[in-house]
Amino acid sequence: MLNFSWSVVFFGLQKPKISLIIIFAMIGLTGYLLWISSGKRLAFWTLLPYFLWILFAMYLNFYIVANNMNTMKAVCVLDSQTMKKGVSGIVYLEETADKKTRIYGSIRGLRPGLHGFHIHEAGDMTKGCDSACSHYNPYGHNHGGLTAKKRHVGDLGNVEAGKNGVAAIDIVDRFVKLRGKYSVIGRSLVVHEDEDDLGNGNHDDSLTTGHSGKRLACGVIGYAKI
Ligand SMILES: [Cu+2]
Ligand SMILES: [Zn+2]
Repeated sequence: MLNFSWSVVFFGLQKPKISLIIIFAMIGLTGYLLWISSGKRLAFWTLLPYFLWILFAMYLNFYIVANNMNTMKAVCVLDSQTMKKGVSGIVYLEETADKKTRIYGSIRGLRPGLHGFHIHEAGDMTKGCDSACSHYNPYGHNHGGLTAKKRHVGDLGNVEAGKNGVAAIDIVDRFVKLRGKYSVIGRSLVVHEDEDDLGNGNHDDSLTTGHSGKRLACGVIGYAKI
C-alpha cells in the first residue's frame, strides 16, 4: 500500500533532496529556454519540460505504488533459543497506508491462554532471550497495555493461544515504527510465559514488565523480502 508522501506525488521521487535539485534544474532550464526563444512561441517551449516532467512523475508514482516500493516490511522468526521449549513463530511487521504498523503472524507451542508479547530493546540473542534487554521504551514511560496513551513503544499487550497452543496475531499500532529514529528494525520480539497485566497488577514489576514472567521465545526483527 502507498505510504503517502508529497515528494512522491509531485516529483515522483522519494528523496526530497533529489527533488529539490531537480526543481532548481527545471528553473535553470526555463531560464535558458526563455533566453533562446526570445519571445517566439514562448509559452509552448517554456511549459513543455513541465508537461514532460509531470508525465514522468506520474509514471514513477504508478511504478512505486504498483511495486510496493514505498512500504516497509519486516519479519521476525521467534524460537526458544536456549530455553529448548519448542515455542516458535513467524511475525511480520508492515507499514499501513495511514502510517501505522500492522503486526501479524502466529506463534505455536504455547500453553493455552494469554501471554505477554513485546518488542524488546536489543536484537541481542547471545544469551538467548535474556540478552534482549528491557521493553523498547525510547520515551521513558511506564509499562502499559497496547491501547494505553502512554506506554513503552514495545508494549503489544497479550497474544492468546487456543487449545492447540497456537496464537494468531493481528495488531495495528501507531507507536511502532519501521523507519526513522525510533525504528524497531534490529530490535527483538519476545513472547512470555505469563499474562501481561498491562501495568494494572500490583506486582513489583507491573510497571516495568507487566509481570509477564519468563521469556519463552524471541527473535530479531529484520528487513523482510517484499
Ligand atoms: Cu517482554
Ligand atoms: Zn513494557
